[in-house]
Amino acid sequence: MSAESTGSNKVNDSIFANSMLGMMMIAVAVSALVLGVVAVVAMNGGSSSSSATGASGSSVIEVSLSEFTITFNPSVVPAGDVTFKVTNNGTVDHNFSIPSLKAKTAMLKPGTSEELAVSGLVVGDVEYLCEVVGHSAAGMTGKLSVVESSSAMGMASTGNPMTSTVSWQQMDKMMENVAMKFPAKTSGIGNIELPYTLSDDGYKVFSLTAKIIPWEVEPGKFVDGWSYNGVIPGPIIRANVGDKIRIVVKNELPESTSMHMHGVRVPNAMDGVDPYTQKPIEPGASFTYEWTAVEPAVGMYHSHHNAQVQVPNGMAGALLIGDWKSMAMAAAGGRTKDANNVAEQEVVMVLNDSGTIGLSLNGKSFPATTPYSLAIGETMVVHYFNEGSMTHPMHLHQPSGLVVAKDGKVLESPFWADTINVAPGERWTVVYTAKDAGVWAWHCHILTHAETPEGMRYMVTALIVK
Ligand SMILES: [Cu+2]
Repeated sequence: MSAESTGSNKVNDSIFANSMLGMMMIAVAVSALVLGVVAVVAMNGGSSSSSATGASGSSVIEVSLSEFTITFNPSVVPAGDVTFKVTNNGTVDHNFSIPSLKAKTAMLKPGTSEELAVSGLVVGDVEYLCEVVGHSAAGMTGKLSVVESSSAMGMASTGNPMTSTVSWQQMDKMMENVAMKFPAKTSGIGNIELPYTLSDDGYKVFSLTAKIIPWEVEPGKFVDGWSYNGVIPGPIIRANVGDKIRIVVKNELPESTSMHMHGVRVPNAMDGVDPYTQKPIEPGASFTYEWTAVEPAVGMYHSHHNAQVQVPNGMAGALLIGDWKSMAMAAAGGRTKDANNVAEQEVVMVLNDSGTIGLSLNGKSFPATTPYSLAIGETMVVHYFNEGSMTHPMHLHQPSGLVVAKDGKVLESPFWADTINVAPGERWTVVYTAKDAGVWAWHCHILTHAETPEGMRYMVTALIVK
């Protein structure tokens, strides 16, 4: 692994600490203020006679079941008595179960609903899932945040479902708490560059093992990650045009798999589409993919077997062929006003939105995402890879990016964009040159992919320009 590639994925901690210091100090002051306000409101709250709850005294939460996700509106649940209005908006049977409360709905046919009333929910995290075999592993599970009810504060008249259960002070505090945890430490980091060995017959030999591991998507939230080599995204595979490449894939999953080289020119027999181009790689077996790289690629390797489960659950990684720092800068042609016309960093950003991993950047959800840093005049070449099931408009607050390549092909006319739509399967290569100092947010602009009433979450990170 080269030092340069690790540098591209991790920001210098001390630089980040320095630039965040001022914000943190303000945050401490603000939090003291907010705590004071909450205390005052709480004291006055006792005299309020208004109530935001329904006639029954029970809060109502809408629960939507689909393949393979469970969503809540609102997403924060107040302590006390709660009625879950559960609707199956999917195309197959699902149910909704809270094991710790021994509460669950019947198995719901598509299009049907059921109300599930629970009493005495206490503050904390409550696990929920769909009990159909395989559905929780595919993403239909998670933890529901139960927060202190402030229904006596008289906030019900705004029409916002959140304010009926959580005061604005509580909301601000939750948002601040999350923001101040960034970048939160979690175990496991993807996109490590994969070392290779040289075979006697002149191949660069890479080894990948598919296996299920506990993966920490956000602090304390472990899911069943379907990984290559125990990391999500899988390790970066790098090679040059002309290289003879051999990738040995060992299957330690409980089911078969195969691996497709998406966007990479390979012979048909190496395309990884079982049962057409090969037999499935059965549990315990291995398969060797080998070819000679004939052209540059911003490719991705990913499962092509039960892929709607295996890929979003984590089985995907970047496969880069060629010197993309140089190619991207040549395509930019000096238009980004880089100080030395050399890209200092190359960043792989894998987008996901479903499966066990869910909405994430490089397998992590904010505040566990990795921040990036640049000095003014420096450049990073960013490859967006969408391994998810929906389009994500990726937006960097500053600077504007010069889009130089689509799916590994250099554009004849690069164009400027501060927001770039990345559809499933697409790769976009963007040159960002830092112009102004500060901590710049960097996120998907489908706002439910970036924020919740509890604060920023999911597909959010930051670029720190010093
Ligand atoms: Cu998105």
